[in-house]
This record gives sequence, structure tokens and C-alpha cells, in this order.
Amino acid sequence: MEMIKMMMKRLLPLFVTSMLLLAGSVFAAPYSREGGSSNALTAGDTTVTGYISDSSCGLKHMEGMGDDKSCTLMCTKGGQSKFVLADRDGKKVYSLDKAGQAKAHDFAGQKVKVTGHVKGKTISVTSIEAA
Ligand SMILES: [Cu+2]
Repeated sequence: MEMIKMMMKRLLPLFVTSMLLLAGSVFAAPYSREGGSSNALTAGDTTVTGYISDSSCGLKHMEGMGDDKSCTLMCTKGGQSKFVLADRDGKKVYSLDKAGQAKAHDFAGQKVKVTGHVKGKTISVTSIEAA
């Protein structure tokens, strides 16, 4: 099972990205922008800067849990909490979709720029890079 999980983790982002690209090229032409606010495909990508945290701690990590990275990894270990993007300046916590969960692992506790579709408080992640 571990092997399959690891393979899924590696392959899923690739799969999602290629599906998005495919969907983008198929839908980009026929759809006009007017009235498309409810359609995520026409919304375009947004970049949000913040810290990769976990859903238990959110904006501020518990004290006595080591640094942000170890706390985030500890909290998300075994899937009790999920990775989130904590925008400390904007005091907002965004949840990340499945692709984002896989990508966020490498950036636990770090300041990052997350690019993707923002819908309410959830980001469908296209990419995460260090900020
Ligand atoms: Cu934590």
C-alpha cells in the first residue's frame, strides 16, 4: 500500500496538471468571459502568498511543538489534519485541494506562493513555489 500511495502522490499532480491544461485548451475558445464568474475554468489563476500550515493550527502554531515545519508535519501526519495555506497578513486560512495536499508536503512551515483557482476559502492548486 505504501508504494501505491507514494506513486499516487507523484503521479496525481502531473495528472491533474495535464487535465487542467487539456480542459483549458478545450474550453478556452468557445467560452466568452461574460457571465462566467461561476465557472472556474474561465476565472484564471490567482496567486496567494502565505505559509503552509495545518488545519489544526491554522494561522498560529501551538507552542512547544518545535518550529513551524515540524509542527505542520506532526499535525498532518497520518491525515488527522490537512495542509492549509495560512495568510497571516490577511488573517485567512485557505484549504488546499488534493493536488495541493501532495505539493504542500515539501513546503511545510515555509512561506510560499500558491497559484491556482480560489473559490471561497479553497484553492485548487496549480503550483506552489517558495516565496
Ligand atoms: Cu501544527
